[in-house]
Order: sequence, then C-alpha cells, then structure tokens
Amino acid sequence: MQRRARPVNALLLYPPFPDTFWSFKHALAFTDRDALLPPLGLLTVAALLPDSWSLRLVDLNVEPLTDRELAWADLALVGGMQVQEDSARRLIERCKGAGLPVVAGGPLFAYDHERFEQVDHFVLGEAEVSLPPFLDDLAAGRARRLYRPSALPELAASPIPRWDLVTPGRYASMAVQYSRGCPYGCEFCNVTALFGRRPRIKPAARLLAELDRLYGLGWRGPVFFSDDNLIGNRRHVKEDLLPALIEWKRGKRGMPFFTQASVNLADDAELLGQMREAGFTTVFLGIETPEEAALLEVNKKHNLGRDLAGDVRTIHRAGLQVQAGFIVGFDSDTPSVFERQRSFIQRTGIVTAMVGMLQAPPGTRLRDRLEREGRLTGGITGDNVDGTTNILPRMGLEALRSGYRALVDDLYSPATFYERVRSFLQVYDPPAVRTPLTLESLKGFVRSLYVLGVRERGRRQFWRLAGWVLTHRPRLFPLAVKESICGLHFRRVSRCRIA
Ligand code: B12
Ligand code: SF4
Repeated sequence: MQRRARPVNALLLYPPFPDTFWSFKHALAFTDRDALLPPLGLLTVAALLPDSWSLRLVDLNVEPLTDRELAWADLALVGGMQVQEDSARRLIERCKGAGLPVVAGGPLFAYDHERFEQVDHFVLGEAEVSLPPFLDDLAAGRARRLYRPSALPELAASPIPRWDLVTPGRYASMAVQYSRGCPYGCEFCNVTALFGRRPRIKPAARLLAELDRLYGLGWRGPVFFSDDNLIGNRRHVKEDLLPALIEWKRGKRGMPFFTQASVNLADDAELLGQMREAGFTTVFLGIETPEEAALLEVNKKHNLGRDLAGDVRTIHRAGLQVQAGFIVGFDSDTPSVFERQRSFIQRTGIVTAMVGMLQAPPGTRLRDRLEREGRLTGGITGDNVDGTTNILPRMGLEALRSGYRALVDDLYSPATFYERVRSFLQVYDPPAVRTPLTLESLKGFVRSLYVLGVRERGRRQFWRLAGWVLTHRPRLFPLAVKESICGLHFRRVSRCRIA
C-alpha cells in the first residue's frame, strides 16, 4: 500500500504475557522456543502501514526492547489483550519516557480505553478499517486521539501478515486466520461484541497464500487457525477451505493444524474426515459444563440436549485431540458441580482442560445483566483461569473459590492427570503428519524423560503411563511425553497463579 506520508521509523511492540495457563512457559522450557504464538494482530497492522515506513517489531515475549530501538523510532504502536495490561502500561510508560508518541490498538484497548492516559492515539477495532483514516490524518498533521471503526471489514481485504518482521524459530507455533466472528450468542462471551455474529471469511486462495509464505520461510511446525469458531460458516469450510487445504497439503511435510470450534463439529462425520485429511490434529471446544441448567442460563443453546461425552469420543476417534474450556460458578451451580465437572473431564480424557470461574468481561450481555442485578464487583484480570471473578456468585464466593481450587488441584495432580492422558490415548486415532525429527525435539525428549521420570513429583505415574503406551500404542509415545510436559506446566501455573 502506498500512501502520501513522510518516512517514519515505527516500532511495533507486544507486551509480555504473565506466567499463565496459556503462556506454556514451563513446557516451552523443554524446547528452544520462547513463546507459543507470534502477535498476529501486530503483524497484520504492520502490513497495513505505508510502504515508505521503516518497521521493527519487538515481541517482548521473545526478546528485550533496547534503548537503541527506542532512540531509532519516531512512533510506537502497541497491541495486546487484557491479560497484558500491567506489562502494556510499563511499556507505554517506557515509550513515553523516550519521547515517543504511542498508538494503541487491539482487544486490550477495546473497552475503557480512557484509563490509558499516556496513549496519544487509540486506533480501535479491526485495523483494516480503523487504521487508514488515522494514517491519512497523521500524514496531514491532524491525527485525533480516537479512531473507532466504521464497520467490520471483509477479510478478503486483510493483508498477508508481515512474517518477515519476526523470527519464526522463536515460536512454538505460527498462526493464520480464516474467519472472524461466531454465529452463536453465549451470554458470557465477548467474541460477538468484538467481531460480530456473521462469520467473515477469507477466500481459501488467500489463506493458502499465507500458508505458502510460511512454508516458503521453512516453517514445518504447528499452525494455529486463530478463528473464534472455525466452523461458524460450515458450508464455506467444507466446500472451499478444506478441499483447498487437502490439495495444498499433498506432498508437503509437517505443519499440523489446530484451531477452535463449537462442539457440534461432532455431528458431521464428513467435516471431521476432511479436517483430518487436511492435517488438523487438535481442536479447542467451548464445552463449559455438562449441566443443562447452566447452559440454558447462559444461552449456550448449541451445547444443549447433547451427549457431550459422546461428542468428545467421536472427535477423538476421528483423529482430532479435544482441548476444552470449562466454567464453574453459573447461577444454577451448587457445590456438587465440582465433582460432576471432575468426573466429566476424567471420563472424556480431555487432557488440556482449561477450567475457570465464571467472569463477566466488558461488552458481554452477562455483564449488563449482573450490573442490573447489582452483582458485579469490578473489572476482570484478563486471565480467566486464575481463580478470580468479578461476580458475586449465587453459591457464595468462598464456596466457589474453595471448590474451584480443589477441582483444579485434583485435575492436575499427577495421579488424576496421568490417568486422563491414558484414557485419551486409548481412543485417540491421530492422522499421520510427517513432522521432521530435529535435534531440538530429540534434546527436549531426552530432557523430559529425565525431568518427568526422575526429578519431578509423579514419576511413578509417569513410568506407569510410559509402560502402558509402549506396550499398547507405541506410536503415541512421543505424544504421551508431550502431554506429560503440558501437565507439568499446568501444575506449576495453577500452584502459583490461583488466588
Ligand atoms: C490467538 C489467541 C490467543 C493466543 C495469543 C497468542 C499471541 N501471541 O497473541 C493465546 C492462546 C496465548 C491466547 C490466550 C488467551 N486469550 Co486469546 N485469543 C486469541 C484469538 C483466538 C486470536 C488472536 C489473533 O491472532 N487474532 C487475529 C488478529 C489479526 O486479530 P487481532 O489480534 O484482534 O488484531 C486486529 C485488531 O485487534 C487490531 N489490532 C491488534 N493489535 C493492534 C495494535 C495496534 C497498534 C492497532 C492500531 C490495531 C491493532 O488490528 C488487527 C487486525 O484487524 C483471539 C480471538 C480473535 N478472534 O482475535 C483471542 C482473544 C484475543 N483472547 C482472549 C482471551 C480472553 C484469552 C485468554 C484469557 C483465554 C481465553 N479465554 O481464550 C488467554 C489470555 C492469555 C493468557 N492467559 O496468557 C480474548 C481477549 C479479550 C480482551 N479484551 O483482552 C480474545 C479477543 C477472545 C475472546 N473474545 O474471548 N489467546
Ligand atoms: S460458541 Fe464460543 S465463540 Fe461463539 S459465542 Fe459461544 S463462547 Fe463465544
């Protein structure tokens, strides 16, 4: 894109994440990687900036920001999500201290942006529509403080992210995005407030161009489809995206895909088959709770009246590992819910079970309702699994907190965790993704055997699992070790994070 603008040295900055469930810090320690995923939002913003600008991207999750970089820059563009608020504040302060004007955007600033007093320009919403007017005004010397998007852009208009600005080898996965938005209306979720209910999609050919770019850079590791619900527009996914991906994958090595979807994925054997053939190995589902009353209460209609445990089994058998989100603290929950959640998660073999207390994020209908009922206690931390909530729960805060704490402690204790890995491996039938063996993975593998099997709590359970896998499903041994490493991360994080 060419705009009339004087050359500008712009620094794109991504604040560090705290040590949370999704940081995977304690698992990444077994690899040469520093972070799970690159900042796709900032990479997209970079591609929308004028060609005449000089750009540097510093993701503070993988490298420090130096004073030299600050001295080089004319302008800082800061992105992030709520959980990065503290580190974003420190970063903004540092930029201001270096005399830089700061432009801020991304989900962190979507609500109550006024609280970031030091920011010079807020460019809110999706940059494809909100950035161009800002750039025009900046070039004309009349940039305002606030730019709000006039509409939700079609994704065909979104540029290919500027992958050249990051070092892929520092990340465990790369990311692309096929769609934004979700057709459902769960009361606690702000996806629809941010991205709308009509899933907007990229033409498959455009998405393949992004994958080509990554493959061309030599990337063979996992790729996350950063969609809120990949199957939100099922027809396009089945008729356009997946056939194109299957064709694209032919003869290529590596690049397993993972994504997020709604649980009704289980209803469509053809879709599951296509996803497997295209190389999807993992899917994150919003299961939330096996309790029908709670699902009804928060309008999670598409999870109602289903055999949710059967759905998970179907998806595992189809070759996709299920990760899932669970919530406790719905109005209809009583203290017996903790045991029912525990038993559901164990029975279904969902190894990566993200369990949080119900929170009311800004922009949600849940927040409006609780405000009307006088049951809001303030803001949220942005980490939905740290044992905090901004809701006065019907079961009482103490009962919720202690039940939650005990549930999480149990789910990630070695005995319960390894048992769950085994139930998962008993039914999982993964596709054969040919990922090249590297020295890095070999080193990580040997180290994990030492840490999990010699040094850490739970070594007896680890070797019992290893023995079972080697005798029953030897092909899945590396996966069993990988899951065990994740278990170690979850144990460490829940021990130090949960309030
Ligand atoms: C990938 C992802 C992650 C990754 C983040 C990896 C990374 N390096 O950023 C991981 C898995 C770590 C993660 C974790 C979590 N996430 Co998350 N995640 C996403 C997801 C699915 C995709 C993000 C993405 O890449 N989008 C694609 C890019 C192109 O879009 P974008 O980032 O929004 O950027 C656009 C605009 O925002 C804007 N923009 C972005 N940055 C900037 C900067 C400037 C200067 C400007 C001008 C514009 C701008 O322009 C871009 C192009 O339009 C989003 C949902 C979504 N659809 O975006 C949720 C989302 C960002 N996550 C969210 C949440 C709540 C979480 C978690 C708490 C757990 C959870 N419930 O999912 C944790 C918190 C982190 C933790 N505990 O450590 C929320 C954030 C809400 C908020 N207000 O902060 C979102 C929006 C989903 C939701 N509604 O619940 N997440
Ligand atoms: S299905 Fe998932 S993404 Fe869609 S509204 Fe519900 S919680 Fe949000």
